[in-house]
Amino acid sequence: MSFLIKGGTVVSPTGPTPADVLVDGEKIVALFAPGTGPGDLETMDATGKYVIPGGIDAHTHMQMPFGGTEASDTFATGTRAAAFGGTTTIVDFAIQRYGEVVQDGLAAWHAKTAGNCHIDYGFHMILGGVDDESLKAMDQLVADEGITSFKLFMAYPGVFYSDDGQILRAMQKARDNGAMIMMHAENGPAIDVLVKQALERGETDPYYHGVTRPQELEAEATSRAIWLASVAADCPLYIVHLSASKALEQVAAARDKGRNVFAETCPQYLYLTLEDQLGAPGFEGAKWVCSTPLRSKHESHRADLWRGLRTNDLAVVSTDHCPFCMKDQKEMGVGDFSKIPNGIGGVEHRVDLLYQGVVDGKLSLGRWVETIATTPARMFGMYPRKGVIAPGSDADIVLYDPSGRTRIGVETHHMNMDYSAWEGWEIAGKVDTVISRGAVIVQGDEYKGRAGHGRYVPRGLSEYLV
Ligand code: DUC
Ligand code: ZN
Ligand code: ZN
Repeated sequence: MSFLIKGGTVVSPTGPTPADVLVDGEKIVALFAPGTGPGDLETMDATGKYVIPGGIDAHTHMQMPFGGTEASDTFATGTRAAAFGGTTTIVDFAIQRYGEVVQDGLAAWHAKTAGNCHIDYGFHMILGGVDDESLKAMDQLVADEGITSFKLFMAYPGVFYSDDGQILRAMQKARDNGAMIMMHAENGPAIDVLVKQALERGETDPYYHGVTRPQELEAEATSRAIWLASVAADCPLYIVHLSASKALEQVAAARDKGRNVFAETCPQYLYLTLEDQLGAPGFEGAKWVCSTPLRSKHESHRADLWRGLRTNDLAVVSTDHCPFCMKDQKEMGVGDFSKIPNGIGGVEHRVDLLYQGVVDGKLSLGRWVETIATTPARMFGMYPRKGVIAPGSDADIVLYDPSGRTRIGVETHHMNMDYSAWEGWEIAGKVDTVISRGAVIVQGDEYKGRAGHGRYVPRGLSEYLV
């Protein structure tokens, strides 16, 4: 089916331009100056709307087994919620646990997703055990499976943790095969000491989750990862969920030297704080227990992160969507914050929350689109198939209403969570229509998509490598 999206303003990283967009089947086939396209086609009226590439959330954990439970969104519920929020592609993390064959972990993630996803999806691979076998598997995943990025953890000793020697070996392998190393940069062994000491002092509330993960331990790990990547002949390195000013300083310094170092942040770090959310009365703060943690409002983290997004020291905004319900899940940590499953759900709200940054004068329209769609596509080898409105690209398109408003809350969201981390927030802008590979999947508040529409996206190498 062909149709013309007429009367809207197409937004690309270079800014807004009035244009009509012709979709044929699953692809965008042409852009026209307003009113100059073919007249005999079905049209979709985009008057007053921004026409943007579908959002790409490059960091999600659907139904991830973690912290003694499993993330509460399945691939079906989570990708449907993502669609409601204007995201048309996710890149989730398949997991190899210590002692497991990497390809078996990947097969398990293909089994979880098959027939269940409402939008397109790719995978990064978490390496829980770096050894000769898993290093060999990295080559095979890059060459044959469309998986070109591998996440390592400097945190969570005994779970996903890799020591510096393992990290260096994986980085050397990535330097050889062109893959990206994604790093959870927090000094896990040092954090474990602080956690033990806090619990011994009777500091058991969720607030202490933040206190025991100080920014210095994020900055130190970020710096160490950058130096290790340097030893590995400038292996491409992407710091995930960067939350702290001092960690950002490390990334900025490396980038100033032209290093292959990139970073993402997440909406929770741009808006929420240690005191106001994690420090909420009683056990309430458990809703915001995630790692890296929310940072203090008395320091300059949030302002620094917004600046980092403007200067490209932060290239991408992802969600680290890892939802857990309060009931039976977060509650596991009543009386001991270290037992609260780590994670916040937000896959539905990223596009809107970042648009609020445009309204607040913190980001340009072009930078909004770049950080939520175009750069994730280029960073993770999906461009120009995804992340851009251009002839030949997949027709993943969002009509965004800048005069609409979005109210966020558990009553209206579509994620499988019994609370919202953003309860009661009312923000500017609203997703109006969502198109995934030419199919309208959201129109207003109505859902028109289906499980199984989403396809696996094998990815190429990052475009940013120097
Ligand atoms: N951090 C979280 O908060 N959840 C999932 C994994 C992670 O690194
Ligand atoms: Zn992480
Ligand atoms: Zn994560």
